[in-house]
Amino acid sequence: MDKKTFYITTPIYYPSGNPHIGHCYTTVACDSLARYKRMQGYDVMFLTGTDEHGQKIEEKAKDAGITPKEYVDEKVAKFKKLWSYMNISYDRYIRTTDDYHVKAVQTIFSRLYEKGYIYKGEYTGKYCTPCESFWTESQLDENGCCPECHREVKEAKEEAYFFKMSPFAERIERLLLDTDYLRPKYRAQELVNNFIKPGLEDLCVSRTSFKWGIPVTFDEKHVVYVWIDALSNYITALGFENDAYDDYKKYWPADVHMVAKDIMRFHAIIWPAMLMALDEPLPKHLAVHGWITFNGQKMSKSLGNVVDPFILGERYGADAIRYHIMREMALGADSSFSNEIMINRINSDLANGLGNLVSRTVAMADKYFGGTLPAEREAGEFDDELIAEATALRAKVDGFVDETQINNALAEIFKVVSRANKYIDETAPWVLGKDESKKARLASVLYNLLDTIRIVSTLLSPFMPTDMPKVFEQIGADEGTISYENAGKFGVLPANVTVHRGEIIFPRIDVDKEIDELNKIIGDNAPKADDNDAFTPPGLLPEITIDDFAKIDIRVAQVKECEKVKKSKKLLCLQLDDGMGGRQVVSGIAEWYKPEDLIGKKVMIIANLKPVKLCGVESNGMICAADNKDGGATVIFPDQSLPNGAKVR
Ligand code: ME8
Repeated sequence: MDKKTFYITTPIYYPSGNPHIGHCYTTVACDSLARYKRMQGYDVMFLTGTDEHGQKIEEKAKDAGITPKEYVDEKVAKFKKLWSYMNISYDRYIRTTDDYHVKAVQTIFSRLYEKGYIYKGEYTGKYCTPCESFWTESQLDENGCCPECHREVKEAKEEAYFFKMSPFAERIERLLLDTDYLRPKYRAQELVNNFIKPGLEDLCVSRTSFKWGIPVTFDEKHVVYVWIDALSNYITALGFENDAYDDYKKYWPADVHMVAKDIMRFHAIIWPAMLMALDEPLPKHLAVHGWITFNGQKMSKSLGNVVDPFILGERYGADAIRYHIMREMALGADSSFSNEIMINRINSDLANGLGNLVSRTVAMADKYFGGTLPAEREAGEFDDELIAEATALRAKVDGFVDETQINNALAEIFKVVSRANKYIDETAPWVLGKDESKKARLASVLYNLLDTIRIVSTLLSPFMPTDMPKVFEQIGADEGTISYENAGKFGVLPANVTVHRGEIIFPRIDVDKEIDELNKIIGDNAPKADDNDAFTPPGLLPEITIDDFAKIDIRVAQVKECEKVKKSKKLLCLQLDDGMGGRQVVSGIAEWYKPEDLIGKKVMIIANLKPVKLCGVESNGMICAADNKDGGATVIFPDQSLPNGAKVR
């Protein structure tokens, strides 16, 4: 009988800068799921790759004085190096500059045109260059900026092809609301409200203002919109509309597309619409995770050096990094990265938890039995509970893996690690070891521990593929005992198992010393100008006189209270002490600041702005913030000793 298949994909990354720890999360998470499914006996296809076209790449290559292809070749090598370092077991790597993909996208575009879903029109609208996205007026944020990155958008007008989305609106709404396509499901309503209810607008799918893209075969001055090109990768990589591969029938529809929230809309709406228009089956699940943030901002290329995965990996091992980022990230929510949290997590879970369990157990088997357990046994108190928990673990992990809840799968595994450590304390083998008549009981205790470690490390091996073989070796688990099937059973190690003491697999880290060291490294590796995402300052507004400026009253004020505005993702409502009796201001910064980040801080406000109501809440002024490189806004905090009400001039 043919094996069941499992097809999982990461997004294809933009090689417009170097890969960073944010990219690592999705790739490591998909790798772990792919490995888990392989262990379960599935025929797995794990796809990753790079999304190499678009204006941003064209511009970066031009700045670097090389061709776009030379530019992406160099960056792709860096992505591949990182994936090899992180022990990523992808089955296929797609580059959108690969010939077969280019031709297949051209065919897909032509097919949609012939079917009448793509038509020629004229585009007048708003274009966000950093996001390479077109937006309609109604989609812009409250400041008239890009709803994704909140940077300024440009008026654009040109002949263009459009993809008719409206015929699929009803089906997409049902897909989002009535099926378990989207994970977590609570995001579905927000998508429906923001994009489908206002009327699903036709999507502009070609560009004429730059060349670095896939030409439309029947109208060569147009290149295919980068998202149509990119999304198609999930099927072209299997051989859809090309002869390079012949796996489409076998693996499509995908079991899981995993992406971060910034590109949820493309995968939840545009991608299903494309597949519906092509009359192809829809993927089964879209798992959307949050961002790894650093100091409250999305981790991005410009912050990459601060937490360079190579530097961290060299210090603590690739598996410790894999473990930490997967353990921290809950499906759907952001996870804030800090070296301190990471080191504490490595110490508590890996060094004190698993590492200690393995080294104590192996050391005792060595000490009391010369490394080989005798066959005599004596059951005792606490055994049943440990054995029951260890035996039940596989089913629990399976459940979380199937729901793409990796952090919860890991949490279950580490509950059993803690249970086993507690079992050592309960059974006190060092006391048993002193009494010749308790040898059979001691052998049972150590056997139960070794077999629990076998189950734990087998289930952990897809997540930590480099270090678990070291555990197998130390506990004397040979290949025959290490399998998914055996991970569901207790008593698999031979009765007279022989352990092998070895290196400490997870050494304890001295937190203070390590943080100092890392700070030194960060100092040397402070983001360099050429590593940064190019930040294009928006064009200057028309000149004003000093008298015009004098009309704007900017004041220092202190945040006394702050809360999210109900029914709005973006707005915070702040109560300010402005030195003049206080006021309420509503600000569109909820995506980047939590209320507690702001309470007590002094900020700058435009104090004489005409009051408005935002989402029904009155706002008397505006908080000053500046666009940051990551597409968000950073509040401008003045010198905190300035008095409330001080005038800025
Ligand atoms: O969007 N935290 O590519 P991209 C967590 N080419 N994940 C992060 C992250 C962070 N701070 N930063 C990036 C694109 N990611 C398109 C995709 S797919 C058809 C085309 C991860 O290089 C996350 O998976 O900007 C996110 O979805 C992806 O990188 C975006 O990578």
